[in-house]
Amino acid sequence: MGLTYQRSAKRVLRANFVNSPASDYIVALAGNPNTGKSTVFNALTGLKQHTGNWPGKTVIQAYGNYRYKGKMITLVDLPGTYSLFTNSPEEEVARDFICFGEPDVTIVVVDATCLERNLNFVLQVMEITPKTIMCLNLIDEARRRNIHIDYKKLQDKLGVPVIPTAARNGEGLNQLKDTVNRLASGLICPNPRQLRYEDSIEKTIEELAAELIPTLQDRINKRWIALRLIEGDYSVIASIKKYLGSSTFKEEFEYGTDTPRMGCFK
Ligand SMILES: Nc1nc2c(ncn2[C@@H]2O[C@H](COP(=O)(O)OP(=O)(O)OP(=O)(O)O)[C@@H](O)[C@H]2O)c(=O)[nH]1
Ligand SMILES: [Mg+2]
Repeated sequence: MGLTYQRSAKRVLRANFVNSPASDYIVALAGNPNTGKSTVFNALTGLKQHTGNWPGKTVIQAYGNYRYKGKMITLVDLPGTYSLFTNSPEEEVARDFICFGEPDVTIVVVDATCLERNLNFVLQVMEITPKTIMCLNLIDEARRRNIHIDYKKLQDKLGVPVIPTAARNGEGLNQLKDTVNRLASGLICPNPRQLRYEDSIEKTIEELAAELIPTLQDRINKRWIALRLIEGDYSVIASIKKYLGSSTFKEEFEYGTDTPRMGCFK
């Protein structure tokens, strides 16, 4: 990952999402509703917060800063969503921030008492970015209900760090901050488990992703964009134009077909 790439990613992020020029790292907090994202956010940032609306949306935006080992970290509290498939303005904000904002780290806050439902969202984030940490929150509540989670095994299976926390009483938050710092600074490099689709889909993903290289270069996860196009989620094209420039796609792109026509990318 070259310097130019990093600079352009930060420029897009700051121009469109958060105005925090002094920060060394930008970290997203994502997850299903009611998993404790805002509790983690408040515990880490204290009173140093900014709130308002996301540009062009009536969805609340909140970001704040904290310092760790000499670094200024900007934490962005994303709206709670069950998926990243843009069925609502909240999902679009969360998806666009994680994908096009390219934060240095994305923390997915998960409710340890209903892990199965939450894991679906974790896998979706891991498909977009390897720089993912799973914050296994409400671990106190899980303990109370006699739910035991082998988080080390979970970490091995997922290929991303899993940090157990009880954000309401501060448990695990130092380890979370330390893991954020090590991931953002490149000391740890997660290797998320990739979902494999059936052969015909994998072949189409490969072909589309190859066509996306001239457009997206070393930016943005091309496999993930290809998957969205195969699903017919053409809102990603609007987002690519919005965040990466309006000339990115040729005008004759055929909206509404089952599979995007080859040759539609510059
Ligand atoms: N027992 C326990 N309760 C927690 C913990 N973290 C958060 N909560 C509680 O869970 C509820 C939801 O917390 P929030 O921080 O508002 O959750 P959120 O993910 O920001 O919710 P949305 O923004 O609506 O998606 C609140 O009542 C918190 O006090 C925790 O670690 N343990
Ligand atoms: Mg919240």
